[in-house]
Amino acid sequence: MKIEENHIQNVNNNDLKSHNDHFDFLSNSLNNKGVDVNNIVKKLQEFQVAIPSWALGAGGTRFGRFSFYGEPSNLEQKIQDVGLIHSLTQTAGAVSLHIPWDIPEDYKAIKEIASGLNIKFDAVNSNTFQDQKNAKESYKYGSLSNTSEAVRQQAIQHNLDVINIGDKLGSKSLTVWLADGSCFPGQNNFQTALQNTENSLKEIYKGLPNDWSMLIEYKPYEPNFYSTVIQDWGTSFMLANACGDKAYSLVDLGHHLPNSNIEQIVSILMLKGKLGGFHFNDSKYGDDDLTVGSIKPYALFLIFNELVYGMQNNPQNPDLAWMIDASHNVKDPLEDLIQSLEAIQEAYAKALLVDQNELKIAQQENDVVKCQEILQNAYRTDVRPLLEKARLNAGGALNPIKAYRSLDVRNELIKERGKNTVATGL
Ligand SMILES: [Mn+2]
Repeated sequence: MKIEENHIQNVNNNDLKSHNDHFDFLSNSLNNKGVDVNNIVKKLQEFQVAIPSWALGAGGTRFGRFSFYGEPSNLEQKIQDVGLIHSLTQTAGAVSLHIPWDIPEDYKAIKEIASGLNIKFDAVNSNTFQDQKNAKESYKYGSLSNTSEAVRQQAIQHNLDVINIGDKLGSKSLTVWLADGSCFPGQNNFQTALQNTENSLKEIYKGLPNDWSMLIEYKPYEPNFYSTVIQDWGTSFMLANACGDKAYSLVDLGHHLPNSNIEQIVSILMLKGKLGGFHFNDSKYGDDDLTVGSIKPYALFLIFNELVYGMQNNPQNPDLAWMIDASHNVKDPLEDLIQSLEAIQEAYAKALLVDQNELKIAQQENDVVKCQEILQNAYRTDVRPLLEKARLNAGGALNPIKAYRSLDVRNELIKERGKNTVATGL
């Protein structure tokens, strides 16, 4: 299935007048405050987030998985699904592949499908948290940190293979997330585990093409419940520094202990030029994989405020690899991703409304009340007409969820693919 632009326009027509009214009202009031509305709309149009190849089917928990009908059963269909999301939102212009779940069989064909849908290949992700069929060594007790050199070598080689696959597609970064750690005190020697990991990462780094970056993701717990080798941003930062200039930290929203100040982490990493990637999701308790912005939208806005500040003031930091990293049980995965993209754009637009100069003055004058007012005035602005305008300019849907439902996308996919297809992934 492919959504044509005139189908979207037909759905948009019903809401065009209401959109114009809302947009005119908002842009007038923002223009009066000296905000360059067109510039914000342009920035929203440019902002693209990668969709991970494993989020297009229903996610599962360790208690079970409930299928969503019409799921993509191969990589071609997954990229087509990203294309559907992109045609409606104009925000999902990239896909992030997970190897070995999504190894292309025909590179030329895959690249053609993706470019026909305006989809780029973002970071490729290695997987050493599962044993693969016919693998010689097991990752049960760790991969890059394992006490066995043979296991470490296998894990290093897998990452090099992933780089090779990504290179053929046009990817420019490798994301490494390790499940390595221990479940019980005494199981691991912390120092040996970290040293092994550093040495292994340095071996992978040696195989990185010059124009590539390596993104090192951290997580405090799960699947190991006593210790994780790369548990926090400090450890990731330390390892990235040990590897070299092309290695960066990657922040995943769900990979923090409750109440961690993620906006501060983002800010400091950008100051040091070491924030390379960002994974979006939301959570109430842990790494819950909930829809972005569904639980803590204000926290997301505060994070974006620091990201925007960093993008404007930290030329030492590279462009970030943005990706949604969430997949769960009860929503249509495509609708879930559309909602996530909307929440991301909304937080970004609100952060762009913050008057950084005014905030700086208020901070210098220690006017705490004013600082809060500046942030919250931006946060309380309903920026959705700006998002609509950005999508409209790019040929997308005014209301992507509404368009998805009016075009009956899920039923069309079921007609094409049947009810019993299962996507590879979690
Ligand atoms: Mn992640």
